[in-house]
This record gives sequence, C-alpha cells and structure tokens, in this order.
Amino acid sequence: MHCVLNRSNVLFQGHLGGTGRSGDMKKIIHIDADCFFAALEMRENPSLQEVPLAVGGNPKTRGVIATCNYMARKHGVRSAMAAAYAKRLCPSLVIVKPNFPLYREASIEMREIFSRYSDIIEPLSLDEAYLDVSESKACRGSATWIAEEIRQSISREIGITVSAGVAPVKFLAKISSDWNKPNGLFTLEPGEVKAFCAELPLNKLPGVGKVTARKLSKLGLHQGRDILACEKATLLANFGSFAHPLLQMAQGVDSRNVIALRERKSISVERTFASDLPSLQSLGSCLDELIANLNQRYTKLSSNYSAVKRFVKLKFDNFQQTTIEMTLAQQSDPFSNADFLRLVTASWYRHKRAVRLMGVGFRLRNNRGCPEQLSLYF
Ligand code: TTP
Ligand code: MG
Repeated sequence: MHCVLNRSNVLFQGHLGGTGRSGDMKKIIHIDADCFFAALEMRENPSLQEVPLAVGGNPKTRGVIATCNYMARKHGVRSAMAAAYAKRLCPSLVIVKPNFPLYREASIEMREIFSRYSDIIEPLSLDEAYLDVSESKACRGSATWIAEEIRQSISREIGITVSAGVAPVKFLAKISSDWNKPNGLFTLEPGEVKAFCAELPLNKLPGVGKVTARKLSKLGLHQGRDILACEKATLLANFGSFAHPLLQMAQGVDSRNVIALRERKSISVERTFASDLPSLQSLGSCLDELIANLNQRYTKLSSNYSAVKRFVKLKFDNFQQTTIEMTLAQQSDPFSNADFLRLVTASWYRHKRAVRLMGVGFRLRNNRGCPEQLSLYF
C-alpha cells in the first residue's frame, strides 16, 4: 500500500490564481484500476487472492494473458504474454477465462462514482479515465482529496483498488497514476511540474516505446532536461514530427482538454452502509435521505435533460446486485418515496439477504434531441 496524500494540495487552487495563468491551468485526475480483470476475479472468488492469478486463454491452445495479479507479476508474468510461456515462468499460475460482463459492470460503476465529482470524464478503456475537476466544488476544490475520495469509494463500493494521479495536464496525470501503483495516489502540483519533467526518465513519456527509447539513449538523452538542452535540429533530424511533442512534454506542456465522450444517460446516488442492512424495513428508513440527495443532484443538472424512468439498485452482502427500473408516469412526482419503496421491495425480494449498498436514480432523456455519441466500449 503506497498512498501518498499530499495535504498541501488543498492549495492547488491558490497556486493557480497566483500564477496569473489561472485560465489555462487545469486540475486533471487520471484513474487506473489495479490489475483490473484479475482484481474482479479475486473479488468474486476470494480463494484466488492468495495465488498467482492470470486472466486469459488456455496455454494449450495458444492462449494469451490479458492481465495478472501482482503476485504473478513477481514471477515475470505480463499482459499479452503467451499463456504457455507464463506457465513456464510461474508453474503455479492459475489462469481463469475472462468474464467480460463482470468487467463491464464494474466499469460502469466506476464511472458512476466519477460522475459524482465531474461531468467531464474521458474514458480511455474499461478501467481507465481522465476527469477534469477544475470546476468541482467538492472537497473544497482539492483535486487530491477528490481523487482520494474516489479511490475510497471504489474500494468500498466495488471491492477493488485503483491508483490515481493528479496534475495540471493530461500526460502528467497519467504518469502520476502509475507513480505509486498499485493502490496509490500521487499529486504533481503546478509549481513542481518543471522540476519533475526535468528529471523524468524519457521512457515514461507517452509515445516513447522501446525503439524510440533506445534511439534517445544512444544520443545521450535520458531525462527531460536532456531534451531541453539538445539542439532542436538534432531532435528534428532524429525524431521528425515527434520532436515537437518531445520538447513540449519535457517542459510539462500538454494543451489537450479532457473530452467527455458520452452524453449523460442517468443520474443516481448510492450509499454503501457502514454495516450491511439486514432487513427490508431498514432499507425503507434509509430511502428518504437518498431521495433528498438525488433531488439535489437532479436540480443541478442542466435543463437539457429530463428524467424518464426511476430505478433502484441493490448490492447484497455477497456482491450480487440487482437493478429494477420503472417508467415515470406523466405528472407524477419523480421523487415519490412510495414509488421508490415499491422498487426497493421488488428488488429485495429477488435475493432476500443483507444489503451492502442501495442506490436510487433516474434514466435521462436528452431534450436537445442530439443523437447520443457512441461510446468506445459499450
Ligand atoms: P491495464 O490497466 O493496462 O492493466 P491492469 O489494470 O490489468 O494492470 P495495472 O495495475 O498495471 O493497471 O489494462 C486494463 C485491463 O485491460 C486489464 O485488466 C486486462 C485488459 N488488457 C488486455 O486484455 N490486454 C492487454 O494487453 C492489456 C494491457 C490489458
Ligand atoms: Mg489498470
């Protein structure tokens, strides 16, 4: 567990104001789950937590490893490796087949947690996303504390760990999320960017693969500061169009915005209980507070959206979960406690056991009538 939480990051906002460049300074968080597929398999089957585990294909039929837990990584097992070779490196390796619906469900849940802090979320894959929290008022505007709250919520509600990086630009947020992986947090404050980039090993930069890294090394270029000291003509001659991004990154510059790819399809609030709620009655008594929170969030939503269905989600003590939704009758009160309670009751009767998490929400319609942008992954 390497969790570096830098309390001075509460000053992040102050720094921005002081630079005179507050307009172009952003607060960006990059989140990446730790050994995502393997972590979910370990959650589903705790006996897998104590063994080197990979998710992938059959070693006998030229299967490939999608990912593996950190115990397996100690033996040299890696993503994209032939499963047969991984077995040779680590004979006790347990390989399970991928279960994509399980991974997609967790991915959607992660995004729901992100959406509590920002609407500007750019998913990069099932387990990875950028968030722009520059305008977020949560955690008194501290991006570090938002990232830590997100990490804790994901751990509590989804049962896996994620690593987070906080920085003023995208590529540094991504590098930062890897800095203290697994289960870590690293913040790069605006005032630290220059020094950080000067020391940064160039193979950490996006776009620098094995071949480019070797080429850089042969030229005596190892860290960001070497790029800044190098003749521009040398960079151009050796790296062509990549010379410019190299120079930019060595200075910590990245002007890309976080681009939200998806329209909002739903809004919800959830609560994971400190201890599991044993009965249907106990759920009923928690409903008022959840509906009030939903009301608050719905009110803040842009008028472009309206609620078309209400839904309830329950997650039980064995991590099974169920969602029931119902179309909203016209003229009805969308926040009706009785209507939500009916859904809670129907959901609870599906499993009849203690409940770990309850959520309430609305499916939304986009009133502007824009066609929804297709997401990359769903
Ligand atoms: P990654 O985030 O690259 O890897 P990871 O989450 O397993 O491990 P880390 O702790 O280093 O972040 O990818 C996310 C998931 O995508 C991963 O769990 C499995 C899948 N994946 C593949 O199927 N094939 C691949 O080659 C890679 C890299 C990932
Ligand atoms: Mg990951």
